[in-house]
Amino acid sequence: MDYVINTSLVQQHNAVLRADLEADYAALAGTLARRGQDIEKLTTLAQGFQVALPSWGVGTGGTRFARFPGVGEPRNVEEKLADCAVINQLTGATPLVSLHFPWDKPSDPKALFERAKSLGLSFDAVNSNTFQDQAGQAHTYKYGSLTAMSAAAREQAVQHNIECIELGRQLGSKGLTVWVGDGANFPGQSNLRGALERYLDSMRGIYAALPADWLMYIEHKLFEPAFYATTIADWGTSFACAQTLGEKAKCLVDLGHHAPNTNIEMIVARLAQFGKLGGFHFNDSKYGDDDLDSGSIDPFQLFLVFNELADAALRDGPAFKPAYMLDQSHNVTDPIESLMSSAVEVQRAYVQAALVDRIALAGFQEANDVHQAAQTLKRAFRTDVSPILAMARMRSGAAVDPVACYRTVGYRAQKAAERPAKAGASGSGIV
Ligand code: AOS
Ligand code: ZN
Ligand code: ZN
Ligand code: ZN
Repeated sequence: MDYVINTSLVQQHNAVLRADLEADYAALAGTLARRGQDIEKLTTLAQGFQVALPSWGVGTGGTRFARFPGVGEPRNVEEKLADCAVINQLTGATPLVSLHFPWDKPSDPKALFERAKSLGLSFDAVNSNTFQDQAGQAHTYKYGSLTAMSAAAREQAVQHNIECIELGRQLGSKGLTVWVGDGANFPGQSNLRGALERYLDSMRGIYAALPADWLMYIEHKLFEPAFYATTIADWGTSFACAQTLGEKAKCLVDLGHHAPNTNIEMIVARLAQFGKLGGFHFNDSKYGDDDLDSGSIDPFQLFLVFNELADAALRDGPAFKPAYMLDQSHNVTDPIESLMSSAVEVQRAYVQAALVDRIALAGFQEANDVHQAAQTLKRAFRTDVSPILAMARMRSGAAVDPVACYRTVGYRAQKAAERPAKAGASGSGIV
């Protein structure tokens, strides 16, 4: 395997922090043992955790107002993979990459597959893009893609999705994520029911092209770029479409795609109950689709989402396997640092959720002991599982402190020299 960072540098970094980590780990092991919990089981659980990286996340995303390019940004999909490999090497938690077409369209899919493999990476769901026009395309998406009034524009959007499936198949992906910005900016602009009928009709065409072992993830989003009525605005619409399309269609929950204060964990519980929870785009937000680092604004919400996932896993067993992906945009931080921190925060929520004493919780719920039920969740959430996460990383050959290690090895400075800035790098824009 090709390690992007010299492995002996990672080992040196770990050697310096090892004694302190072992002391912290032993202390936490004692605390957990008194609660009847085995730290070793939790560490193994943490080692098995995986969240996919968004290829578009390793470049500077920006907002719809401006984009401030960083130094050493990846200029093509191969360079994006190298950055993703760094994140995986240092966190041990991100061996999957989610590609976005046509931004990441490979000239030679087989070669890209091999390159990823040599870096220890494979491909998660591929994403189609019918929310912006590409140079030279025959029909504009200005007035919609899968829902457009123009049959030719709809057909072009369907064909693009089918092409994404074909590319993904060659890359070993097993899913297609469909997010469309279609909708209306003004009342009266479109017939609300008619738009969804056209959407379903287009999606049927895409669904028919899905290989047997693939899933289609329908991503809803409250608004933006359609500010009056987005066609797939909420989980209810997403759920109805997934039900209508069939078994292979599932719902994808991007945490930032809801109104502030929406109870997202309840949406997760509902979708899981009815077998339609396909996966996640993790990020955090204060107001809208802010695409901030996971756990940076509301880590308790992230924990509560994982608490529902732990409950669903217990009820449904190994069949319950939602896809975990990050979807963020970084305008003021180094994307590699943000993605590493986010992977760790999502993993933290996963381990904290495993700490919840579910038997005690069920007992408190049955007895209507509201205070103690709430405290049972809080106790798990308040537990600092950092030593478990760091130990999991050390045992997997990753870095005890990924960001510190990344800064020490000087990866970004090296890339700044190797990758001169390119104007209008792909993967920027709406996220
Ligand atoms: C858009 O808001 C969605 O989050 C999509 O997942 C989108 O395809 C992705 O963020 C890349 O722009
Ligand atoms: Zn998303
Ligand atoms: Zn987003
Ligand atoms: Zn989004």
